[in-house]
Amino acid sequence: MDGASMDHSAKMKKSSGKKKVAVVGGGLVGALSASFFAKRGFDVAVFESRDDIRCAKVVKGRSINLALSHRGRQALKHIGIEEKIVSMGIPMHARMIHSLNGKCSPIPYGRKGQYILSVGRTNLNKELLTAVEAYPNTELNFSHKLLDWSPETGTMTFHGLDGAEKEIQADLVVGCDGAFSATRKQFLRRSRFDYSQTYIPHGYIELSMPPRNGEFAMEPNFLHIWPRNTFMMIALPNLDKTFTCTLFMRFEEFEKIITGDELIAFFQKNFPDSIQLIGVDALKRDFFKLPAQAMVWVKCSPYHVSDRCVLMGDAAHAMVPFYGQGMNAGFEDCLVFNEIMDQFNEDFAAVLPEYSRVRVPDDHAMCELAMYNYIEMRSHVNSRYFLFRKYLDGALHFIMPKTIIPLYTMITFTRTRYHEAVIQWQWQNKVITRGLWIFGTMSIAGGTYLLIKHCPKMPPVTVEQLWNRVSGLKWLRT
Ligand code: FAD
Ligand code: EGO
Repeated sequence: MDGASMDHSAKMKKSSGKKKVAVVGGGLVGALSASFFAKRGFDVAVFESRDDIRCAKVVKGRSINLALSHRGRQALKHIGIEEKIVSMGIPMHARMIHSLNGKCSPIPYGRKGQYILSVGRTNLNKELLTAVEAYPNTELNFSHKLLDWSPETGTMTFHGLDGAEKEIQADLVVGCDGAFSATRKQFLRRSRFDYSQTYIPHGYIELSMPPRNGEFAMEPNFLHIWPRNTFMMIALPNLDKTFTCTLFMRFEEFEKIITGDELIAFFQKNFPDSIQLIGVDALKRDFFKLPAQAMVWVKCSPYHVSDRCVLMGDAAHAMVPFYGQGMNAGFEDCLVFNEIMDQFNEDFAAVLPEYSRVRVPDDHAMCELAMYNYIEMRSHVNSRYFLFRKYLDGALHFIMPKTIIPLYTMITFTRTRYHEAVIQWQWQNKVITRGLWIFGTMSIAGGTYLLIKHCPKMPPVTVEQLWNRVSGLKWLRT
């Protein structure tokens, strides 16, 4: 065979026998990214440490429901399941701010089409796994826990069903195994890999609010928020007409509440309107059922190792949940990776470094924004301040709709790159403060002008006369 035809046959082989992609973690991001790779025709295998959640009766784990927004939806749309997921979600068109005195104030998220969706984590995960299975070139492996993998050969070691260790090889390892990623361990052993992990002083617990007379106990189409500085509570609606309330509070405060009476006293003081909605007995039962869960923040860089491994979702960037963006950012990772695969013809050696280059600044920006929201909310956001800030944002946007877009809107309802949204926001803040200065100066000048213009009969006064008048004031001399 001559050189040219051999080259040709080698090429043929490469394009017909697609590369093998192993996705570690069958959570939200893992299942979605598996569909993305399957859609491109790769041989995809998913390895998940838990059992198939579609068979399990009770699924333990983090947050029961999540807020899905534009970025996440765009990614779901790409694999054709956006409509399906949207139909399983409950639109939240506005936040409902619960004041201490029981007053509720709605503030819309934006125009009519701008809403976030409350979706159940388990339902969403089940649908995503079913979507993966719909591709013929995929396989799902449950009860497979990744122990370690080799960056040189791409060989992964799993702890299998029968307790035995199992070795599996892949061309690309996609680490979607969450905040405590086992895939990431190999990154930590490498030079020039940045890594930080921080726990915040707050923990959270989830409480269920049952339906009332067969209906939602509160207005369903809202994200309910009880802003109380360091104590924060939110509630998202579920399809079964319950709400899941999440209480965020410092661990030391959780530790102070030991008895049922102490708990009721605490709620009476901070969230009085919620007691009868949740029910005294249910509140006491749910509160003490599980210990408060921790929240961790993970930042690292880069997100890849050579042409062999890449991190997505919480494995790459776990963030605190105070912006409702963790899952959305992870879903957008899949979209961005896919766009780069188009650009670089699926050449992993080029795609992986480019993904890190493009995505690290954006995910880092989002991690920081989530942390910023946490710090701002716990330090001075009570219900009055919350309302004030959101009305102000809305008013400024109304006056200058093109120039000033609230940060929450850019993050939640657009696909503006996260780091660009931060730059835009800082620029807007400059425009606003400058505008206030100009407005202030002009008000003083204009006011003086009007005063003079409309008091033409004001007698001319000399400096001397003025001084005499001032010195005539008795209280000034003492
Ligand atoms: P995970 O969901 O953690 O999935 C990781 C998967 O990997 C799991 O199935 C796990 O079993 C598996 N796994 C782990 N280790 C291994 C191993 N060694 N081998 C094999 N498999 C393994 N985000 C939003 O967008 N909106 C919200 O409103 C929102 N609210 C939140 C509220 C709370 C209280 C919290 C804690 C988070 C919230 N988030 C929210 C963030 C969101 O939950 C995460 O960003 C999202 O779950 C990340 O998905 P993931 O697939 O990367 O990780
Ligand atoms: C002043 C006023 C400064 C998550 C308001 C900052 C987050 C922050 C946890 C809400 C919405 C989806 C969420 C808003 C702010 C989810 C969210 C927000 C929480 C807590 C959350 C908003 C699940 C911050 N979005 N958000 O504007 O409605 O504003 F309250 Cl504790």
